[in-house]
Amino acid sequence: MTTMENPTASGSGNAATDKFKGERVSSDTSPERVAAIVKDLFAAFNKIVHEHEVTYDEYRVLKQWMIDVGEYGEWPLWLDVFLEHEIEEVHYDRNRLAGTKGSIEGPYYVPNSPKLPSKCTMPMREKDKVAPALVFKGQVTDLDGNGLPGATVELWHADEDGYYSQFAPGIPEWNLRGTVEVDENGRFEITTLEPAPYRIPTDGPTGWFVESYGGHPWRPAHLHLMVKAPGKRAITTQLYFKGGEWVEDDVAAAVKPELLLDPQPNEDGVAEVTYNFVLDPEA
Ligand code: MBD
Ligand code: FE
Repeated sequence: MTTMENPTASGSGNAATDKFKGERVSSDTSPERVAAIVKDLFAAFNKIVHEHEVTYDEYRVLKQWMIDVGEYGEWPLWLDVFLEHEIEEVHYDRNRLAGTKGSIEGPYYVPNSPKLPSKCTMPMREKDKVAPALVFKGQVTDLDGNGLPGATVELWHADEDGYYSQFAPGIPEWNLRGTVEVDENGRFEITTLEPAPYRIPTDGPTGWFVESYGGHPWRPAHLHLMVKAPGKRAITTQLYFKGGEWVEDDVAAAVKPELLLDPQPNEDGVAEVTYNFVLDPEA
């Protein structure tokens, strides 16, 4: 059972599933395109079954595991950890984007976080301040480097224990989540906390899956961002920390060299870093 002291895989999984179900997504994919994708999907599946001579026991374990993933609400987690990175890369390439690189959204984004001024501190608890402060500043521009007033920088990240507000019990609703409204030059200066490496839940079917092949459940420390401006294409990305643990071996395969921060102490001794976001024009 999920309690204040004891967040669980099924608790965070089901919260992510409930949030996602609220969106009622759709796609205008043609039947011909579906047919082509399904054909290749089954061809790949059949090839794997034949090459590895997959047994009935293994097939039944797969069936049981898929049922478990659903019951723990972990499809958003499993899909975002293992498949989303490829979808994201294809999205950038097929749209011939030239702006800041994207990265996966993951299962823990929540829209409509509280608005914050261009120079701000993220909502946090006193206890979160065991983590060192991080001053994260920059400018949102178009492809020509013009500042974009009216842009917003949505930031969300885990607390020092690796939990996201709204996906673990006992955390204030908007802790470490905010929608920063940039200034008239597109600039922002956000004080937050240096995130810690993140371990995906190990007490549910995604964790069992990772264990089954001798993998590890870690993601490098990261900041999640969604950057939007009028008339521009929104980007969803993440920023990581140069030289950080798991940067070279992210379970979600979502690190890119363009997305590494290297904060340095400012005159107050606080870690500070500048990162500018470049947005492509709207499609
Ligand atoms: C995360 O924090 C995350 O960013 C992803 C991609 C998957 C699970 C948890
Ligand atoms: Fe994350």
